[in-house]
Amino acid sequence: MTRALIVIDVQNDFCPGGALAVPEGDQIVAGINALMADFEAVVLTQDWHPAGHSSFASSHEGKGPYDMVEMPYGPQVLWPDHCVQGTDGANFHADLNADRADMIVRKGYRPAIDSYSAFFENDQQTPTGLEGYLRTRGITDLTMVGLATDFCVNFSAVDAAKLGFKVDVRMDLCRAIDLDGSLAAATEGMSGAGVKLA
Ligand code: VGL
Ligand code: ZN
Repeated sequence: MTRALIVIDVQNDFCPGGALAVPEGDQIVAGINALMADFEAVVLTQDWHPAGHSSFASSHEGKGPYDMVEMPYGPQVLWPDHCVQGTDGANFHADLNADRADMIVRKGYRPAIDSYSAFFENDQQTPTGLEGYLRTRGITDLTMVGLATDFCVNFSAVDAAKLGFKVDVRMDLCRAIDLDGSLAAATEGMSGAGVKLA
């Protein structure tokens, strides 16, 4: 058994003061850094959108943040502009020990499609390449932490379980956006997919 820690989107825009701030998003950083020592591999994900991305409310006339739209791949929440490539908001939190990462997976860079999961974009089909990376390293067990519990952590954990990885989510090292009950739905969805919530 080889274990990897998957650190989801611990970026400035998801921390207090950022464009899509998750309450207490910065409070998990020290605990994540400490946990890195327990793993053979550490992978970071980085939300990485081009300006004008289709998940931004500002790209849809008459829509605002947190409105829903129908995309060719299904319903999509619209977000404030966030994690724009090359901006400070897209950088990892300054205290995150990014030097420890073996691999950084960027996602959400295709203008027409959002990507919550570290494994597949929101069409549920376009792979990020992370599955191949983990399998070719012989990694079987994943622990996930990061932001936000109910979006990118949730989608990543469920996809990983469906792909056959053994998955734990350390809920104490995640924080949620919690839009309209999304945290409760995510918790149920992860448990139902066989993800262990610790
Ligand atoms: C995320 C909304 C939009 C996340 C990313 O990291 O959970 N949420 N982009
Ligand atoms: Zn995003």
